[in-house]
Amino acid sequence: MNKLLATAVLAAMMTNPVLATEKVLHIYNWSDYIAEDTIKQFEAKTGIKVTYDVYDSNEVLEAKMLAGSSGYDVVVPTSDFLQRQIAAGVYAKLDKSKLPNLKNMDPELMKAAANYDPGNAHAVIYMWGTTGIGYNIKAVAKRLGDKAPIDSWSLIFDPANAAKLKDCGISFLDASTEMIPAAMNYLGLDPRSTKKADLEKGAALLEKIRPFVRYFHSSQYISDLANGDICVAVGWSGDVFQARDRAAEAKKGIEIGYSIPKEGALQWFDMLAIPVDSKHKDAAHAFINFMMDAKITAENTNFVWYANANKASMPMVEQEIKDDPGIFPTATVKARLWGAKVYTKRTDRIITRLWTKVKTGK
Ligand code: SPD
Repeated sequence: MNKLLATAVLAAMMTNPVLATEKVLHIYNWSDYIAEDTIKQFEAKTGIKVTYDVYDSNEVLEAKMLAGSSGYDVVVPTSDFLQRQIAAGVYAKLDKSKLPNLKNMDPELMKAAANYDPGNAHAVIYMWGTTGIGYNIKAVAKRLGDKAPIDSWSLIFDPANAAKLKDCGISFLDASTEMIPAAMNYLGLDPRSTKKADLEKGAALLEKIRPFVRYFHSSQYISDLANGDICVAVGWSGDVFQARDRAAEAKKGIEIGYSIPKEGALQWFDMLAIPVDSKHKDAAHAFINFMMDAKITAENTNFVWYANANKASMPMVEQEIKDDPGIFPTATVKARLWGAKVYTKRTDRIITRLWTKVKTGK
């Protein structure tokens, strides 16, 4: 710790006895999802020492949460996973008296998130986004021509197109609850359907495409798209924009685009929540409140390229980000987005089995 930071930490501890007793905080967040100095700023402001771990899959987080005693104080489940984890008693109710920055949040988006957590009792929105298609503009045009259907899931779900893109590399998210519904949507089925037959049809399409898919992974595609090691990725909006940014910085002529397919796409909310067995709940509230600070939120959105739900932050969000319909979709595009279905254990089992078959053929 440098001298300046140490002094700030000491000052914060001396002026706030509550913080002095809550000196540590264990955070578990998605990878590539926070600005470089956010944690440092929080530590300097509060005197709380943070340990920060990352994951790239809701299933991984869920396994830890359901097992209990994770040791984490703040985690970031996506809204649909949050709902069933709340039902399993995994999260503490928020003490809103410790979250004055809630006033910064957009009431409409918080209302949408309340569909998964009535009254926003257990969580607040960190960021939100869509699951769409990231692509290397030149590599795709070279193989499919200028009329490549980059605005459609047919870019990758039509086997003829996927076959032509195989050599430059297609990656799929390793996220069954997003990939199977996307395939169902492409087939004209309700992506929120839990009918076994519909889920099977979605999975069957993905199985047909699997020979053309280089890998299933939920974070590697950022650097691979940026470096030109793959040319198409089903990915999360901000991650694809991060790839675009890295590619532009590398100046190797790689240009990345992000498309929300015209057939529709998943819209999701990632939520800040406190595990019920957290040992540092005051510090956890202090962190969540800090993350809702307008300036901190704007810095995070400007760094990770994800939309936030913090109205007060918007004047500080870069114009380029605010104006990008891939990040903040237009009303017309929004009308085509669907919210994730919360699956029962039975549906979960069906999806898990189908997903194993999609990935391994068995
Ligand atoms: N790199 C950060 C990725 C965050 C993605 N959140 C997952 C949303 C799942 N629907």
